[in-house]
Amino acid sequence: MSPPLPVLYSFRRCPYAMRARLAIAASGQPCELREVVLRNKPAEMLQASPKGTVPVLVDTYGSIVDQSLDIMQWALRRNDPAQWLCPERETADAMFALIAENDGAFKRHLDRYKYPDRYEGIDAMAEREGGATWLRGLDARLRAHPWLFGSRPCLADMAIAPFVRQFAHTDAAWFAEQDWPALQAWLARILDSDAFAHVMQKWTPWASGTEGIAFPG
Ligand SMILES: N[C@@H](CCC(=O)N[C@@H](CS)C(=O)NCC(=O)O)C(=O)O
Repeated sequence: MSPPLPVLYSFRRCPYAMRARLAIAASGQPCELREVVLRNKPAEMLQASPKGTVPVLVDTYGSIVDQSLDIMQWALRRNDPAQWLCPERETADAMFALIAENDGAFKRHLDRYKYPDRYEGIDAMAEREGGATWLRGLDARLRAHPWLFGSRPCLADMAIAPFVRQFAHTDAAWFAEQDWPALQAWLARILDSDAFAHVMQKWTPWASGTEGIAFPG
């Protein structure tokens, strides 16, 4: 019998789960991926992490990592061949600060722009503009160098791109019209990559008592 692997509870379309899978794939750390249906979360996942969000990583020693950014670091601290944790320019602190802006104010605008019906008294266009202001800043960064922190990708690129993707897909025609050539090229480079295609395969939802999928495979 093969030794147990860390288990990743994941949902294909969740941007937080996407970034966790991107980092796990980059690290090459073998895991058992269990695709979750959000309206019917497995009891095993809720037992490990009662807050009920994906992704959740259950390490072979039973320790639980249930924040996507922590899962990225968990994987990359084991193996980081592309040096995502060491940005070429600026500092790791600057990288985490940019990710915090993404996860905070930008994500807030994104949710309200994408799902205005879920919030009371929301002006979706004002929310789009709020997000656009932040994206203009990313475009300015990317006009200076092809990745957010230099000439090669790092953690920030992969932690942020799944959210920019959601924003872009909310109204793809509008996004394409914006004068953000560097940001649009950056996003296309990531979304068109083999690595992204690999983490976006369609998986059958996991059923209790069965084996999940070998990931990254
Ligand atoms: N801070 C968490 C957020 C994760 C999160 O909110 N995931 C969403 C899916 S994109 C979720 O699981 N929501 C629970 C639900 O929809 O029931 C992380 O970084 O992992």
